[in-house]
Amino acid sequence: MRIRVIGAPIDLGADRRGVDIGPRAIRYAGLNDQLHRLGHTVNDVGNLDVPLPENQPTGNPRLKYLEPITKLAEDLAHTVSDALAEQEFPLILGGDHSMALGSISGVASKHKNLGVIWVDAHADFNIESTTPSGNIHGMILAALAGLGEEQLVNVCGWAPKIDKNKIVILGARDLDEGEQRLLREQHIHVFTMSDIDRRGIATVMQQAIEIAGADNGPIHLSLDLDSLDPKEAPGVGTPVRGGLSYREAHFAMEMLAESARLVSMDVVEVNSILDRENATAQLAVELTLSALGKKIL
Ligand code: B3U
Ligand code: MN
Ligand code: MN
Repeated sequence: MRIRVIGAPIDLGADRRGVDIGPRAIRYAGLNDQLHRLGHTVNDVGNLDVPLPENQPTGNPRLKYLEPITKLAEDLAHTVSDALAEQEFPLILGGDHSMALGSISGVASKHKNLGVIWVDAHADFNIESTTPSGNIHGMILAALAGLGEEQLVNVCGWAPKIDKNKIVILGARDLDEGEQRLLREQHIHVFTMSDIDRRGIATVMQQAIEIAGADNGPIHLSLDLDSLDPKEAPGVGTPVRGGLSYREAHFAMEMLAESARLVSMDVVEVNSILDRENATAQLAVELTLSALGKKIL
């Protein structure tokens, strides 16, 4: 496969600083080399330009940095759709999860029946009225489903990007009250950590692939590293105990690779300032390799 690596070093969507170094840290952990060794061709186009929070007005405190976040989303959407048009698999490195507004908008512009598997401790399903923080990385999945602030929803001039029946959240364990209500009202498929405890990662992941990839549709994977247990992934902005184990995460990625339905992937929320000897970035590389075909034997 030909893989286009795209860096989106944005940290305007979250409170903690340090995810802007994520793309660099993931490359430093050997991403391109290892993808190459797996047999892929790598076209790394570098990082998109993202303004610093220091030079930007915060704007509406319930929608912090709305303007620059939507601007990056449009730039990234174009970069991603160009990659697909040239038969390259977009692998987008964050940055905080707000960048998925752009990556998924770009993929959805090329694949009309796209499903999304959102692997995350959080659901990122807040809207302006439910957000406890005003941080836009916590609103992105709702926006992609057509809910919330108009400027986010209508990024690139159309909406919704994803049919809400084709959204699957996996690994959730930290949801806000209004967010829970919205998820229930909208009948979003959420597999919590309790579901994984009860039924095992293999069964849950199988079902996630069936839902997101219904009618033989393509799947985008959005991997937030805080889905893993903080013991494995200490370098994330919002660590939440009780996450995916190392093996559960790898096995989920291996199942996705086996499904042969993956058309694009985000790797987000690696926070290098909070990381321990680049361990979280290394784990991000390992999981990416599993999702893109690395097998034990
Ligand atoms: N749900 C909270 C916290 C949060 C969301 N995503 C992350 N943290 N990483 C919020 O602010 O929306
Ligand atoms: Mn997230
Ligand atoms: Mn998260």
